Amino acid sequence: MKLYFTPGACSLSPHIVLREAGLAADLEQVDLKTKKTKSGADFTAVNPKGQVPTLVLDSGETLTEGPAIVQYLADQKSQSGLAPRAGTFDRYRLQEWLNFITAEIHKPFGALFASATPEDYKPIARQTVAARFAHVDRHLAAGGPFLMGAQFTVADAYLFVMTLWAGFMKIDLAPWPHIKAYAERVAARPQVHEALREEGLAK
Ligand SMILES: N[C@@H](CCC(=O)N[C@@H](CS)C(=O)NCC(=O)O)C(=O)O
Repeated sequence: MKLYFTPGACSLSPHIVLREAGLAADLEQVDLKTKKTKSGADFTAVNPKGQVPTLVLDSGETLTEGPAIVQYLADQKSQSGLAPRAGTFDRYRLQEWLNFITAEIHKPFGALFASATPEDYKPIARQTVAARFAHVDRHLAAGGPFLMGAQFTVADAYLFVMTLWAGFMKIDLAPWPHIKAYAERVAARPQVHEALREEGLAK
């Protein structure tokens, strides 16, 4: 398998999942501005959407969209517990979280990162992120230590990246103490730390 990634981008989520699952994969870095891979190849020939994460399987099949990729990876090592078994109610609960993170948190962050976003829209995007973090904080306060309870899942890998992005955007997590503690808890996982180190985000 090969995972196309960009350091600190949403592709960090499947990168963490690969490590947590103990799956072997090559990593190929992508420059999202030039759409070139580190080896100089045209990334749009791999994924016409020009977006990371992109996973190319040994069969030659290409899978895109982070929530689909992380579930595929988790299912390759179902004993890892990174995703509840397909067909169970908990699997739909996991998908509920993945969809919430991708549509309600990732996308408003995307607007904050994009240079083309009008300045007067940015406070609105920040307010949206804050409202979504407040929801997650209430959820973690009522349970935890992870989104699905006791078990770390692929949804945690994704949410953790959102907490990192909060730091990139100077959004202080202090108003959401349960998210703050959660981010520290996830960062302390050895495989998460390794993924961060490999992407140049930790020593
Ligand atoms: N819907 C996609 C979105 C992925 C996405 O937003 N990737 C960003 C990096 S975090 C990207 O590749 N941006 C470059 C672009 O859209 O041209 C997914 O969930 O995987």
